[in-house]
Amino acid sequence: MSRIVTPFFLATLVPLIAGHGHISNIVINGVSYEGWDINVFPYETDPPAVIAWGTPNTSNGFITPDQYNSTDIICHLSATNAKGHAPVAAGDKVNLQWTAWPDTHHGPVITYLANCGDSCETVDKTTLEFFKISAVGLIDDTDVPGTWGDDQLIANNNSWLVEIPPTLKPGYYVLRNEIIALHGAEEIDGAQNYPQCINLQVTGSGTAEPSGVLGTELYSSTDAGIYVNIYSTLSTYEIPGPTLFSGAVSITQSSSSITASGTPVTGSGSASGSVSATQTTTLGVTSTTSTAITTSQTSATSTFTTFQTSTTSAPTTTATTAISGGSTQSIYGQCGGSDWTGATACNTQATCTSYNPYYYQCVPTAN
Ligand SMILES: [Cu+2]
Repeated sequence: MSRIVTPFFLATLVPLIAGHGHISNIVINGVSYEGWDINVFPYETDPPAVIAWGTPNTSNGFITPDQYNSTDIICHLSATNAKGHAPVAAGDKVNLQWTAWPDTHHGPVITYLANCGDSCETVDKTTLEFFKISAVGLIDDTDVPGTWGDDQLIANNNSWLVEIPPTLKPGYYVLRNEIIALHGAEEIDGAQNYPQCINLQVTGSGTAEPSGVLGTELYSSTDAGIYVNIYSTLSTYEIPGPTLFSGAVSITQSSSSITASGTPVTGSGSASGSVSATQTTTLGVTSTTSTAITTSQTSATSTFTTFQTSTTSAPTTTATTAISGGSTQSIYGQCGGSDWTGATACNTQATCTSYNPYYYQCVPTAN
């Protein structure tokens, strides 16, 4: 069962749970949109409107195969709709800038879209039907465990470039970019899914309306591409999830230069004119995406310091309250905090850990 970690022990635990990754910013035609800042936004009562979906996950955590039927697999842990969206034309490319991705974490990089109907800011995520527009799995297995999609991502400045299918019907879409780390996947439920969602308004004159599948039906824990030993030679690797949309365009990875900082479109505003409105140059002439990385890492470091300070002062009384609870929370689920009314016990592999008085999370007991 769960136990509460003392602040002293937590300080030594932190390096184990930091790592992995998330999307820090999104670049579309040179315009960079801020992602969901896991180091800041989860602690704010009214985080700013960004095009990325929100999550209370502050540890760069992942979703495990035993959660494939839970809503957490859709757009990450307890994800909430992005408050804004970015305009993009069908046929344009979107660059998804991740934080530094560890080279031990081999696996596929998969990208989906799902039509939102009237608004991705208000759509019920459990109704989204995702179709695949890009998927790169095992590229070369000469040197086991091989070269994978996410190795290509690392080589591409930790970013992933995807083209919006030119034939796609205009409308509002959630883009779901996901890395599946397979370094522990030789054991059942050992894979790690890192789904990230952003909201787009696709313009153009296409007519294609691809059918998709619900997020909770994308994968199964026994899929050939999920429950797999990458440390043995693989003759083939079957990328999990539905088949690729026939209108998907395969492109060569490259990074995108940032020429402007974008402001998300909010409300039900249309895309027309909003791109030019966002061309408020902040990063100068042609700075590269590496600028954005340095910035985000700097802020992560400073937040990290603050973070340790605040956990040290977490009141013991609140921690005691968190133990009493009904059902069991899954790994990376919330398990306490001043306004929390859900489960306060973690499953056997996790420990309820206080990050601050407002948020406790089930953190894996061993990495
Ligand atoms: Cu990891």
